[in-house]
Amino acid sequence: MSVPAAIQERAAWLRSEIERHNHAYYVLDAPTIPDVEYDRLFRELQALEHDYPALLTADSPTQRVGAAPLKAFPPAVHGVPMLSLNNAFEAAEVEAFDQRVRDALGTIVAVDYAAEPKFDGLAISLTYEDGVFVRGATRGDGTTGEEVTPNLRTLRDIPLRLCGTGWPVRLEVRGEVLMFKADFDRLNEKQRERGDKLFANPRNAAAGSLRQLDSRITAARPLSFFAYGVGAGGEALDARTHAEILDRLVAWGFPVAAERLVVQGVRGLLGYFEQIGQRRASLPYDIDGVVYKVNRLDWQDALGFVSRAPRFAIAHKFPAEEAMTTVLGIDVQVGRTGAITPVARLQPVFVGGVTVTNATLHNEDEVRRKDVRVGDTVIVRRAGDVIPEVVSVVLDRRPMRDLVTPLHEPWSLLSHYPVCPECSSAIVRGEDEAVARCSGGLFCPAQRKQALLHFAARRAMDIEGLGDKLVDQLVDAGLVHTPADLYRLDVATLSGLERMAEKSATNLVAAIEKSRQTTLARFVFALGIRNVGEATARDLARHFGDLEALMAANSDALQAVPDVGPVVAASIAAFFAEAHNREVIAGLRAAGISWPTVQPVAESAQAFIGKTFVLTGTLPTLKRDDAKAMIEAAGGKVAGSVSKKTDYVVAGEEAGSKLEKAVELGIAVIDEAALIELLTQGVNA
Ligand code: 5U1
Repeated sequence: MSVPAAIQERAAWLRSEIERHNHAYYVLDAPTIPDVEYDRLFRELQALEHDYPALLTADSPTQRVGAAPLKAFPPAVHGVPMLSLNNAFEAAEVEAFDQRVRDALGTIVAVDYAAEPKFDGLAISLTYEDGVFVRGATRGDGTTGEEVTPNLRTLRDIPLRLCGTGWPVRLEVRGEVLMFKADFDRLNEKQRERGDKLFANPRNAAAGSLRQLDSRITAARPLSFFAYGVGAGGEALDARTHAEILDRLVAWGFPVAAERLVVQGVRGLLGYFEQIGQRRASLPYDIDGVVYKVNRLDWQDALGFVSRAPRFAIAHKFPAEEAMTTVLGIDVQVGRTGAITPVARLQPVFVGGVTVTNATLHNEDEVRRKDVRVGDTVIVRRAGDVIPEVVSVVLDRRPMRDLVTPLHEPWSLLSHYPVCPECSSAIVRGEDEAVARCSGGLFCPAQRKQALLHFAARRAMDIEGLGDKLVDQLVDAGLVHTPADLYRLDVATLSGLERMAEKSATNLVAAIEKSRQTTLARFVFALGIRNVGEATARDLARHFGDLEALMAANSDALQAVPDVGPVVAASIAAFFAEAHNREVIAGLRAAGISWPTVQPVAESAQAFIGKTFVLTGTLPTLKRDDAKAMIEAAGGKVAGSVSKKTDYVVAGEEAGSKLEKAVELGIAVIDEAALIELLTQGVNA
């Protein structure tokens, strides 16, 4: 049915009018019409879309109510990786950061920094094409996140269509989803009334609400968003400073922290930290520190990155929260690599937004240094998502009888645990090592359980439903010895386990089945090789391309991978030298685990590592994004502006000021053909 022009116009007007009121209400906090009037406009649009379904568009405000549930979140590759930030806890670390920045830039004058609160929420990336919101994803591992577009569409302060003008064709907006403290209190009140589970803190509530397969649930949760930067498309903005980027985000309709400020030099940074610290409790949302970024974008480019964090920015964290409680006992936990960690069992105490019942004591030396004994009053600290720790004993509160005739002796590992409490294997401690380890390897059920949990983790083989209670049962019943055994489980066996209904068993078998198709990087990470985290696993997969090549690599070959040094190389080589590990891998391959072939990084192309390119003008055949992707795939970096750190400027037609600057600085200028030649032959510098 064709839609009469007058109806189309009315619908378009209603859409823009409703979004204008959404922006006024949710972003500016300044409603412009009464609620009844807003509801009237909304219902009129809904009615038109109902009568003329052809009118319905993804960016219509009526689509913010959530959509039909998904089966899973699809992966979403970020156009530009989402970085993490290095942390500073002390003023001296901030001073050192500023010094590093000035040394690298070769300036002695105070640097301008853009400072803003560090939201305690979930980092996300929003993609806009031609100004329309098309995709939203969580940070994930920084390269690939989970696509949660229908959920993000329900947040009324995320524009579905950008206001104003001047955005690039494709733009990634970076920011944080969070829950305001007052909204959190109201949500928990509702949960309590309904007898539903309470959320521990606003961050958990925001995370739980965003990661819902049914976006109608997300729509019913009071989530908010703040933008703090841009990813892909940022280079096309021609902005000079980070503050200008934030101004543009505001003009396009995004909420940006009102507390943002440009400050000068390290004194400005520390003053800002102090000021925000004083206002922290009265802010409507939780923050866990502040973020400082070098304001000039050409300086940001010149400073670049180290590992996966920018050199031009740092998070200055508030001190962790602390509370006092009593030690009820000291147990030990056996980790995935056999590490024995003493853990204090505590009288439950509320600290940093959660109830803490256990706190790590790190290792035996730490227990002795702090002289923690059962019955002691201790200070417990919790910072962000890290495991709570015992900071110190309040000796004044140690029972008098213990001071005179100690009821509780100083704690020692050997006297309490002469052998591993899980498998009775010997506990050994290397000469220069602080950590004692169970020598049982995968014979030890605790190590086996941890290894299985790691194998099944979301960022590894992603087997949903395989949690710790189930792994305990599977290992204790002797049903699973190695990860390969998981692939032999069937619904009948699983249904026989405690708290396992047939439906859950069927879902778990399906999740195991699904995990057979994975990626080499996930598989390598899932193996749980000591010192090989997610990023290293990805680098190894990219470098070697297939598992056989990785397994055959010696220490020198392994150290050719970026960020792999002698210690990591030794761990990898030792892992693959172990016959048991090779058997487990063979078992997993025989179970049908497979992955698409990865093109290894070619020898020649590796020479792009450490090289910075700037693209300018229109290239004859390559789109700018494609040229950028090719350079990055070969290990190079593409910067938005020319500085003396630029190695090559790739110039096309109508190249402007960047070309002039390159000539002025004597930087090599090449055309598209020369770039392609370099890509195929490598840089010989
Ligand atoms: N406020 C704010 N949070 N935050 C987190 N800004 C900010 N910037 C970030 C991150 C990870 O990263 C950029 C410096 C790349």
